[in-house]
Amino acid sequence: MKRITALALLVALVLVNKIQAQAPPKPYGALPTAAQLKWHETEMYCLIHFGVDTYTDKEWGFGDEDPAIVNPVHFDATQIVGAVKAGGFKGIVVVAKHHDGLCLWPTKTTEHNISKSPFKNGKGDMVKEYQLACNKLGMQLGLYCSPWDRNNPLYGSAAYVKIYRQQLKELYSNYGPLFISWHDGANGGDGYYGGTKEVRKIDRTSYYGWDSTFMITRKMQPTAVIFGDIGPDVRWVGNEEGYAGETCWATYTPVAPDEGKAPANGYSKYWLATEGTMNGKYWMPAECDVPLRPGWFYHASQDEQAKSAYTLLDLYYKSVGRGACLDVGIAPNREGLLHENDVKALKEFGALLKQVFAVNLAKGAVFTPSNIRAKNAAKFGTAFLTDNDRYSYWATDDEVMNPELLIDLKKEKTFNVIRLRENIKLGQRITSFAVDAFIDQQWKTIATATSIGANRLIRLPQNITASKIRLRITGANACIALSDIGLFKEPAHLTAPVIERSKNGEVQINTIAPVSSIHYTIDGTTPTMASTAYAHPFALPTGGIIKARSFETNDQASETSVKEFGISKAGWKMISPANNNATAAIDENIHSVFSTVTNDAANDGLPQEIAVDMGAVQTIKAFTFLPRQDKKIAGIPDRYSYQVSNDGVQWQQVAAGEFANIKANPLEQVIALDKPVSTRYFKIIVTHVLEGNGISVAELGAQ
Ligand code: FUL
Repeated sequence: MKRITALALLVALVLVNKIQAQAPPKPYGALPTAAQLKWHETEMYCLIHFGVDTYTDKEWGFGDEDPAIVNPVHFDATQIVGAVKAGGFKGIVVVAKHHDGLCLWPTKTTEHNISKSPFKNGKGDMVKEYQLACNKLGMQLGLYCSPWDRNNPLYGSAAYVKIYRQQLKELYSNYGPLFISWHDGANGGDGYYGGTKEVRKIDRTSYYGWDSTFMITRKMQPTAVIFGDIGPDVRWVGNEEGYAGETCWATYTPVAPDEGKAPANGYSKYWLATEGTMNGKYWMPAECDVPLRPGWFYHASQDEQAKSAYTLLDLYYKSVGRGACLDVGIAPNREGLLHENDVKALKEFGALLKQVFAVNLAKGAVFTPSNIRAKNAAKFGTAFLTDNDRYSYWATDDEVMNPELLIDLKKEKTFNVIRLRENIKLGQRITSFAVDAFIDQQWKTIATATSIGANRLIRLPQNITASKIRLRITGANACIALSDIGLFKEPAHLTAPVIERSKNGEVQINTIAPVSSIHYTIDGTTPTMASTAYAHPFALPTGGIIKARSFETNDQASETSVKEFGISKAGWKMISPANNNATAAIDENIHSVFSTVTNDAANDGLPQEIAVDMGAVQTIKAFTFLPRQDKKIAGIPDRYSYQVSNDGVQWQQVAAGEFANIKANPLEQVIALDKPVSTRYFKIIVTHVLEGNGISVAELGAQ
């Protein structure tokens, strides 16, 4: 009797074991919601900035702009959304209200809206037109309504928060369904605020009552993810350069800058978001935002600076290829259209992306895994790795965390891009892996990396030709659930030249790898093989625009590199402050930093100035200011004035203002003068910096 019971127990145990093994792996850690899964699949979308700044040539409006300046006579949402679609993007996020407070839809919450502009005789609704264009073109729509409002007289009080929520409600009820609700954390403090023109400080952790605000989003737009510095659904990656960390976890535990405090939108150690947190508390993947041109808003001076297809492709590898999404900023011009250069860049990028990922060379390969969950290939086998389904997957038994997978391509194939994906419905499980290729009769490791998540792309430094590949999972927190393997061949292309100018004013044009020839122009036209061939460095004393391309043959050319230079700094001297590293500000080296920031907390040194003697009288149209490029923010000015002088004694102010968004996007600032001035000396006077007690700068310049 006893023996029979024991036997029955054993059989039952074996059965239970078997059934358990037949069951899918238990999810690991924080998991994505349905809206987050859809967002991951979206991969790429565009963020559209248009408004008063388009007409004032600024990045942040003060809030006192007259809506009458907004007059996009040829506004065509279909042209804009069509260009985005051609770029391979799946949606748009419209900035319905930026920090200046002008609402691009006819809101009932404030007079400061599009109906006060000449656009369609005050009857226009730009957000509606974008929505209709998206519907027509099969694109998704998201909205950005800036919480910081430099126009609203009530900003800073509880009454404003009600208005903000009302604005969201209007947007949510009239323009959905939305795929994302975008909430930035920027707050510069001062603004027009109904004419008071003062600094209004808010407590970022409590003022907006984000939890209650987001309940509105959840209720009215349940399919939308919520974006912010700390999510809650999608986190800001921590830079506006469009890249995530080489290791990038979809999970994240945000922390406040000050110990013991709760993090909030605009109040977090945002730089940690670039990598995220392994085993983080929340599924909160990164969005990598980056403008197509240097600025988020349209500036005619940046018409030549749209990122090229290959630059965008590089960012794609560094964002989408690291499990994040890519959000590229586009800026319609004053007419309400996307500039032809931007349209071209997007189109070329879309075509390039299609070309790179057209053929998965791993399809049809024979896969030999070291383990299949419950030996059940029908359910957890490797056939799912190339079926283009992100959620069907190869899984291993619970205790098998370091499996290997042999991939027999059957014949030699050449590739330079590897793609892996996890079935993220089961969480982010893998922590490291290696890929080997069988070359010259032995296994050679061709890539090692860490996080995978929704998507991992590895762009190899050189082509690999092999018929056998091996994947080794070298680290995992749980048995694996891999949904995709791809091998692709990015077409060969010539590297575009790098254009630089030395302190003595000579321009050099070089390529990393040798090319047959480099040709350049200085008249704004695109170089051909008939253009001047670059042979040696040349002088460019008064500056100008240089375009250069490398060539192999007439038909085989690189993309065009473009660089605009101001007046040569060959004869320049910094006259104040006198400091031994003073030349760093005028040495044409963007990596060297001049700084007066000290550790002496008592020394509150502002305002401070930097004065330059250009050695001769020059006619200046604009000054340029490049903030430090070393990721530090100490000493970066955000309030300035410029003065000029012909004797270094008598000075006259020619410009004053704010460097908007310089913290998140530390670009070269162009300070255009009302009218050109002839001067030998100039100085910048800094009245406010982002942090620290002095000023810092990478390069000062004049055009
Ligand atoms: C930031 C803003 O301050 C910038 O102006 C821009 O809108 C960018 C996308 O988000 O927080």
